[in-house]
Amino acid sequence: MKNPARFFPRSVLASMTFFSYALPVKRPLRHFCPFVFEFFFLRSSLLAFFFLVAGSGPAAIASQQQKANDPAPAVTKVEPPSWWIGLTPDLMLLLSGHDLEATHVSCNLATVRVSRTQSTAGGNYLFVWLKIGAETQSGTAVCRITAPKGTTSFELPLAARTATLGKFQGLSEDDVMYLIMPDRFANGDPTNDEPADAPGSHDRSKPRAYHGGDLLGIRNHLPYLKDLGVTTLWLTPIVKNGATQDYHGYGAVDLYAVDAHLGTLKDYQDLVAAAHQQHMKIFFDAVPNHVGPKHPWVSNPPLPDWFHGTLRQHLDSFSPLKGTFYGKPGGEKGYDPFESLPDPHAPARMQRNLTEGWFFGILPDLNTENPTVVQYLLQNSIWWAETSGLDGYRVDTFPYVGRKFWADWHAGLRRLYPYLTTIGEVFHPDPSVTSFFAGGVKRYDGIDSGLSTVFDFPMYFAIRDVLLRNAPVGRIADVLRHDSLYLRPERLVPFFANHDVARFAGEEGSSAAKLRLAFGLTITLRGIPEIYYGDELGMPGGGDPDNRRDFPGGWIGDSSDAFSQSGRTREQQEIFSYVRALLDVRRGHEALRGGRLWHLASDESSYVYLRESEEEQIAVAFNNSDKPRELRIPLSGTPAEKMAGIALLFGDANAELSGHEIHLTMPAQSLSLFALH
Ligand SMILES: [Ca+2]
Ligand SMILES: [Ca+2]
Repeated sequence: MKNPARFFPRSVLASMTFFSYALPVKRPLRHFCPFVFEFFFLRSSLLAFFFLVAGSGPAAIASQQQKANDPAPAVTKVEPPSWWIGLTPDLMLLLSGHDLEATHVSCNLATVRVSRTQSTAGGNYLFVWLKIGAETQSGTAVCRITAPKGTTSFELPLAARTATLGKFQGLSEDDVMYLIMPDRFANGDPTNDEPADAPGSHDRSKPRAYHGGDLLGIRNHLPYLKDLGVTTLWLTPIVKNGATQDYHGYGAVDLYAVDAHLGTLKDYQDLVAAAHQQHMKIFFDAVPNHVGPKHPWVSNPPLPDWFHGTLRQHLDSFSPLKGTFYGKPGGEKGYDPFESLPDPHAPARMQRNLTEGWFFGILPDLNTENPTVVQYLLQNSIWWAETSGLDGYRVDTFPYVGRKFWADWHAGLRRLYPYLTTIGEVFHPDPSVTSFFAGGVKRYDGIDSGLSTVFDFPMYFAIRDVLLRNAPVGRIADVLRHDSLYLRPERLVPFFANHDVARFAGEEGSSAAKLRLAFGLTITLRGIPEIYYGDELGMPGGGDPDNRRDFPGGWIGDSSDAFSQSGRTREQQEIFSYVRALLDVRRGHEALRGGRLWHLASDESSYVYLRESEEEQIAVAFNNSDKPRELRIPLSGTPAEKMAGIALLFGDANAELSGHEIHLTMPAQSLSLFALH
């Protein structure tokens, strides 16, 4: 904390020292009180200004102290806390503080011009719109605020962009994603387990308390993840949360700070850099739909319509529709009812609760129709990308945000980061619903969301129903036949588990064999597979929060260390080896990554499919039955009709190819891969 280089790249610090600044004349004591000073430390970069430029000696502090009791304007927070030159010509700052009814704001750099200001909430906020000239050099702008009760100032570090090579990479079909809840993976730094401002938050014996996992813990275990064969890490939100049970990260109170339980901004930057060094990618979990109930905005919003509604009066995010509206049986759904959103005949009344209601009735819903909110959120996403080099965004609660917002947000991001991938969470079993939100095409409302792709929730439901509840295996082909609804089905993200559903191994009907099949399907179907941390060990657990147990070996003193082979039980090693081997086969075969998928056979208990690239053809034979199965599959009229031979690549099935027919013998509950030639 004492080292400014921890918060700002050395090169930027160096460049700052070449600047001379007009020092702020009147600086209220508030700027120097320990709390605010500490706050600025955390905010990353203003520290550099104080250390290198301000030179605020004892005399200056004494003069500030004389003004201690004067009511005077003060800035306690600047969002964004820093920016880059040559990134965007316009920047909107949201200043928090008090008595900020500015009559004039100007900055000491001639090339940084204040184009507009707006003071709100009785002077508790001040919006400042800046024009950053192209000729601006890196350094810290010092901006003076003149208000009826006095003057104050704030600083905005403006850095040169660092090289973009190897950053903002986005995903391809070669990638394999791995979802981590940072609090539950590995504890790299026990000193941050219970930050000073979060007393009573850490207790490993409580499933809803913080457990101590952090960003350093993830960085320390990149070799394990690389060895497993995953290429991309999706971390649940890392921004500062406000409640003692917010270990999951979805209750933001500061969209510009890393939660202190997880480490510092420098830790995040280091993690991204270390991942890139290992040719791995990092996805950031973005939540533009809402903030946490404890966010200071909730009691004191920057604008009267900053949220949809207020704490006292707001809609809840349920669908007002009964299941029977679309002719479906009633009862438990187990998923979010989004059917009315893609429905061109649905009036606003049928949709408003979903997009403007508060999630669970408690999470304050941002007014993403307000252009000021849009700019705040876009700048926030640009800031995290630029500050870290991250490779993409997993986007939470995607359907709950109005579609015009997504179009604008994506357009703003893609102007700067054309390869960045965004993956939307659309928790629904129906591909006609999930596909509606994927971008690349204008839908009935004339809007292209811009979203790169969505998680394949319909496949998740099908895989669980088939493997755990003996649904007809044909359900898988039934999901796949809807791929024509997507512009880029090969970019879908199939999965069988995430942090919001019970562990596969903990479900009734599960077994070691079924877990292998879940991996087998997810890794060999089209798309970019996602794996939930610990499933490669067959981690047990029920629903939330039991599905978020600590990774064994992530904590000093754990009774076993599943990060190393010697620390795994025989059962853990069996499934780990299986997943690792399957990912290795996928990595070695282009057809299994980007290849086209063709149905060869599908029925109650089996599905046989072909993956075809220009170079090769691979057949995947899946038998869900608890008995061996024998199948004869004619190849005429398929891309494999000219193939003359077949060889086992993976698994235990037998296959012969003669007379343009594959003769398959599949063991019970098995998945096998064959190369055709
Ligand atoms: Ca820790
Ligand atoms: Ca919303």
